[in-house]
Amino acid sequence: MIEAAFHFPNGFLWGTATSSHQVEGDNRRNDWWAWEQQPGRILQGARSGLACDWWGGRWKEDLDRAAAGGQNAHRLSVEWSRIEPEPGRWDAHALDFYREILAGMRERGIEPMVTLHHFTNPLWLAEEGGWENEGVVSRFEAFTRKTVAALKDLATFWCTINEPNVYAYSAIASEAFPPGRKDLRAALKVMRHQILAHAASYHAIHELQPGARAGIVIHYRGMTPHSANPLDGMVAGMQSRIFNDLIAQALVDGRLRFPVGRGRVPQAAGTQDYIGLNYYSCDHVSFDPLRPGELFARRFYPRGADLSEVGWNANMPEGMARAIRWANSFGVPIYITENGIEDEADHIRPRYLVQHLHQVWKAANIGVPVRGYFHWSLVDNFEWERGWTQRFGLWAVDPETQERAERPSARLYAEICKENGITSGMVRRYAPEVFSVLFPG
Ligand code: IFM
Repeated sequence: MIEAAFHFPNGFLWGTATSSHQVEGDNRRNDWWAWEQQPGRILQGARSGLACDWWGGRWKEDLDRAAAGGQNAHRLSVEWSRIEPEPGRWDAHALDFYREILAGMRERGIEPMVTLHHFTNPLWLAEEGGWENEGVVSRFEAFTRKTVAALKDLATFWCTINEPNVYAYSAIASEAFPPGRKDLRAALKVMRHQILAHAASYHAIHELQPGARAGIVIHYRGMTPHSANPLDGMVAGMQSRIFNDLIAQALVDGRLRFPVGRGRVPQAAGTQDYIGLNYYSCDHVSFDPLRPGELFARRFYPRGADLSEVGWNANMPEGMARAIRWANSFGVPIYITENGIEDEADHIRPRYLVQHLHQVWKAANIGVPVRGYFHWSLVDNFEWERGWTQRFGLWAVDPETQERAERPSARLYAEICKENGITSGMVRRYAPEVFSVLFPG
């Protein structure tokens, strides 16, 4: 019988990731809360409501679960609308709340990674025009300064903006997120503002905390032309350049490479101490003349893909290797800041987890500087426009009763974190269907 193990480098960070609006509950002063009240915006008319009730204190029991499961890191976000409920008015109680959570993490041996913007905006900011108004840059810098000054003795890792590419696409180009715009030009303008806001935030963080590690978090999706038709190749390349590359490259050399037009943002050059990589799946891309608003591209999963229960995600672990190669081209350490799958029954998650981690291990094993992995997510939480229809948690949550239930993947992940690696025994017990893939004998 094969007995083998893939061990990760010493000091590897093992964690889970969450975001404020998705777990805290009762976030009444942001644009998502208002959006949820509008009919037709969220699947099944769902609302975040109490979410996972972290604001009510349940973060303690959930972080106990994380710590007991061997996790030594956690990525969370702070809620701008709580910290600055009105322009220029800072809420000391909210900052104290985050201080308490971060201190609670440290007591549990959990290294915090703090995201400053994870999709939600204070209502007042949305009313000012949100990310389409260049004023967001100085607003975000001021928010960064206040937050970092208040929390810097408790946190070293900062993510300025989570998935700016997803935000620009979903909020401004596809009507899925508030403000529900569908205007590609405006989305590109928003990307420029995100780059400027990241740069201002990055410099402010380092001014306040010279030893900080600050970066941005990009959702990377490998884009494969569906056929040898040159038009498929052209649109796949265009999608990848805008969705994957545009922001991350600007943070290296301060250059904007829009599909039409170029620009310079010199203050953004060299503003990544690390890159945060969110990887879920890859897309096939074909040319579609009926989709001018999506630059003539149709994105889909290839036939026969190993799909999640609702087909939102496909298990494509080779895409993780591709994502890491992409991230490594920026020449800075890499953290996998999100990776996971929606799977209420936990049928596919165990194999998704070990197969993706195997790819992370392969990269680390040949010296690629991958320094940590944060599974999305610790607990089921409010999944944006998909409401409660998608369950990403290692732990199931019933939002009505707030009861938690451990999924087998939580036990598997705990074994991995404690071992600092994946063993043949784990794969045999939790994901036997992929044993011969990981341990070809
Ligand atoms: O829940 C989201 C998260 O907020 C951002 N990245 C993708 C996750 C799953 O959809």
